[in-house]
Amino acid sequence: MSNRATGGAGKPPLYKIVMLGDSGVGKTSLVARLTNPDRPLNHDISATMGIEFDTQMLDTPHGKVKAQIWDTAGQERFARVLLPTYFRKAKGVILVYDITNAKSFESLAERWMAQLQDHASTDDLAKLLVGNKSDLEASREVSQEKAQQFCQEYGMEMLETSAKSGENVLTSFERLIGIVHDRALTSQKSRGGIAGLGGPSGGTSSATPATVNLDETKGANTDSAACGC
Ligand SMILES: Nc1nc2c(ncn2[C@@H]2O[C@H](COP(=O)(O)OP(=O)(O)O)[C@@H](O)[C@H]2O)c(=O)[nH]1
Ligand SMILES: [Mg+2]
Repeated sequence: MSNRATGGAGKPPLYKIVMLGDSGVGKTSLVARLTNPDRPLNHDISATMGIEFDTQMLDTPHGKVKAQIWDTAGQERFARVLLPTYFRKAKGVILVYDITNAKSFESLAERWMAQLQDHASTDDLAKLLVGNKSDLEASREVSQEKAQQFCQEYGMEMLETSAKSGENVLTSFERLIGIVHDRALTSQKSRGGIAGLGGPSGGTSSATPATVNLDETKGANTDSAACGC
């Protein structure tokens, strides 16, 4: 498609997306697989407290965009006090469960969707359901049918991924960011095409992990996390 809808010579728009789901489902591994595709799965990812984000360029049908991917670093129970910061200006969310862990799937409806509704302007937020650990088919506890039902209920798409093999990892992030970008372009058009999407982005085009610690979250999002959206 020749439509360069991102606005010619300008920098690609930056969109914040957040990872959500129980501890252990593979959120950090999925982000690591996306940003460092050649590195083998790290079975001992050190858990710092707080929030981390990585930035990654991604392709969409309407040009390149930069995704700023936020992930809870460490135990998800700490995320509760950080939720407002976590969701602030987010345009998309990846809801992750582990296909070998029924409890992690139930948590989506019982916990994570409720938190989304409490803390995020949900009209604005594109959602994607991801069932991770598809390489562990023999231990599957959550059927695809069950996950599809959930998707229909909440009006979102789903994919099964493996952070271990890499299956569908890039596709998942591209799918979500594609929806986010489409929505932004649509609202840009309806406002006369002058919306300041993205703007100058923080970080570099390579993956630059950054950590926001508990103490720093009051001012988070103001410097390197400049979303401008
Ligand atoms: N077999 C398999 N293991 C995975 C996969 N994704 C993550 N893991 C493992 O699951 C554990 C938790 O992963 P982690 O990314 O820390 O989960 P998080 O707490 O949601 O960030 C780690 O031991 C990972 O190596 C996957 O797709 N397949
Ligand atoms: Mg993690």
